[in-house]
Amino acid sequence: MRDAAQSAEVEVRPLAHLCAWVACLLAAASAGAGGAPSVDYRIVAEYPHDPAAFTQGLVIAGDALYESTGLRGRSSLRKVRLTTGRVVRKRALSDRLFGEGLALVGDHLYQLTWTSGRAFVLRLKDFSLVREHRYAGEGWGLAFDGERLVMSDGSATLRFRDPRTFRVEREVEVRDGAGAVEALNELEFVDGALYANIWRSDRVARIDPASGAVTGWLDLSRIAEKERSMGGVDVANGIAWDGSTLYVTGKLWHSVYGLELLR
Ligand SMILES: [Ca+2]
Repeated sequence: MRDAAQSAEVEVRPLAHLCAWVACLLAAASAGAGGAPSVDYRIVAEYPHDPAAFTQGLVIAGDALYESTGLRGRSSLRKVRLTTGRVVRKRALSDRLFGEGLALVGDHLYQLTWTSGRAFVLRLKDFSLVREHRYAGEGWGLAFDGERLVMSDGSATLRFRDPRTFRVEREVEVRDGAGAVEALNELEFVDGALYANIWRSDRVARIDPASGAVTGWLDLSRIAEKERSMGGVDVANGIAWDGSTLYVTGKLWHSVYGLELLR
């Protein structure tokens, strides 16, 4: 018996070792480059998107998307009919400005600029200018948690600002395990979690805004590959949440995709 038990143990050990190794590989694959697990989703809708729109900020309100687009000479704020992709209102930025992140605070839209340090506050209903704020550093993504704006600048640092004064009230560094997560771009709050596009990648980080810890990764590579197969597109960028569906797109992409988050 003793011999049989010993030989069984000898046989089981390499198998257990192999299982642990495979589990480790699977965990690494699901987490991408970092340690947090993958967030599963299902594509539930696809709508047309202007392939000339270099998407830098995306918000949804009612049946319309609001989009901030970049590139000098082509930057704008748009109201876009979700289902048709038709631009129903457009405010062009000066040729010197490069449009960036966009957030909705009550009935005001906040639109950032990349390197000009200017944030425009505009009425949702007609895009008329309410006021302007100035800030130091670059402007990338922007979102609103119901109390404060949160802003990215291409680094791993998020800054929380009072929407009335634009003053920085808090900063947090985004980390996945031990590593800082750089190149945070477009932002969106989803049920208290902050989702962030990572520039030049097909991944979206799900972040605990209190600690900066990444709690999950959304892999958009399937969608991005399809867009790239059509040519002329840039990276995944643009996230909007309507309370049940997550809408994602990219710079110069042909479609906006509706995702159902599975966990
Ligand atoms: Ca957004």
